[in-house]
Amino acid sequence: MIEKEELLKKMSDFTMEEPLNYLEKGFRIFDFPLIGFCRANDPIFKEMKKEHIIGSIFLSPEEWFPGAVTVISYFLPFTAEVRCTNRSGEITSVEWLHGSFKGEKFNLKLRRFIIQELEADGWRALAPALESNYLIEHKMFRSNWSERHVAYAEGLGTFGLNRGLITEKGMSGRFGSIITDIEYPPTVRKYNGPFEYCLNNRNGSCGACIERCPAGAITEAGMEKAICRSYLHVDDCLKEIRQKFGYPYSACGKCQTIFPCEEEIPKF
Ligand code: B12
Ligand code: SF4
Ligand code: SF4
Repeated sequence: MIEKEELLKKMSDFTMEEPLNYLEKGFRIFDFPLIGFCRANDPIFKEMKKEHIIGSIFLSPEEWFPGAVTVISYFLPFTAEVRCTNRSGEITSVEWLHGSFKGEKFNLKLRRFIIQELEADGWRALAPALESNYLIEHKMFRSNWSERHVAYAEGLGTFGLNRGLITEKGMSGRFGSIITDIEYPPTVRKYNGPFEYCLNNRNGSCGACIERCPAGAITEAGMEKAICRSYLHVDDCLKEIRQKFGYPYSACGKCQTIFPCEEEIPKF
């Protein structure tokens, strides 16, 4: 059986070696991943079906994969090069744009790599994001498999005012996950609620992401998804360059490249 330390080592080596994780300038998109585990039958996955959390569109691990035992979730933190280039100014950096689209290509390949490794060891595994019934309901801004909510269940982090998930390596990066029949002990959730790490939720002392959003999508009440989406798809500030690379719309991430939650859990 592949021990969890060995699995993390394989994922880390893949992250260092895979060419898709490199940009033309020679630097990497992602740093080493963080990993979390959760039992597939954890009651939290039924909670996700509640309308105020995700809704009935969400499929539980067992609905994706009858016989599922464990869900593995990971966070791929962006390297300093991707993060720092997006810190200043209003317009998204080209590095962040590549990190979003080329980065997700790498992320899909990492999911396939983990499945192959588990299958080679005699286990079954599946990534919802690679399945034909994986769905993003664009009008409702939700998916039948929300990577952030799954990562929350796996002890990887809690949500911010801007709705990004804050991990031990901050918010700036991307998530992925695998469902498998191998048994791993679950990661302890070190928090008591879905917004615990966000300073604004703690004592109203932050709100830095409100000021930072070029679209005005974030307020004390949270993030307005339609405004954010319109900024990415209609304002489409990087249209010329993103078309050159065949990317479908612009990226932004200004609310995720900001002190205090960009690269760590905010200190209280
Ligand atoms: C649809 C979508 C969007 C939509 C809507 C975003 C949203 N918040 O839902 C739009 C187009 C606006 C969008 C924008 C962006 N996205 Co997007 N998007 C997705 C997608 C495909 C699905 C998200 C989804 O299902 N949402 C479901 C709804 C229900 O989520 P929600 O409303 O935020 O959930 C709230 C409630 O559940 C509430 N809540 C109330 N009570 C309770 C109780 C409990 C117990 C819990 C857990 C929660 C809870 O808290 C949550 C947070 O507010 C995911 C990929 C995936 N399949 O997961 C990527 C994803 C969320 N996007 C991502 C990114 C990076 C971006 C952008 C930065 C774009 C870019 N690349 O530059 C922006 C960031 C916007 C922002 N500030 O969050 C990352 C998130 C990284 C992170 N650190 O969090 C994801 C996970 C992709 C990935 N594979 O990593 N995105
Ligand atoms: S910038 Fe501040 S208010 Fe916004 S998510 Fe991060 S900690 Fe929360
Ligand atoms: S991704 Fe950009 S437009 Fe969307 S909420 Fe964050 S800062 Fe605002």
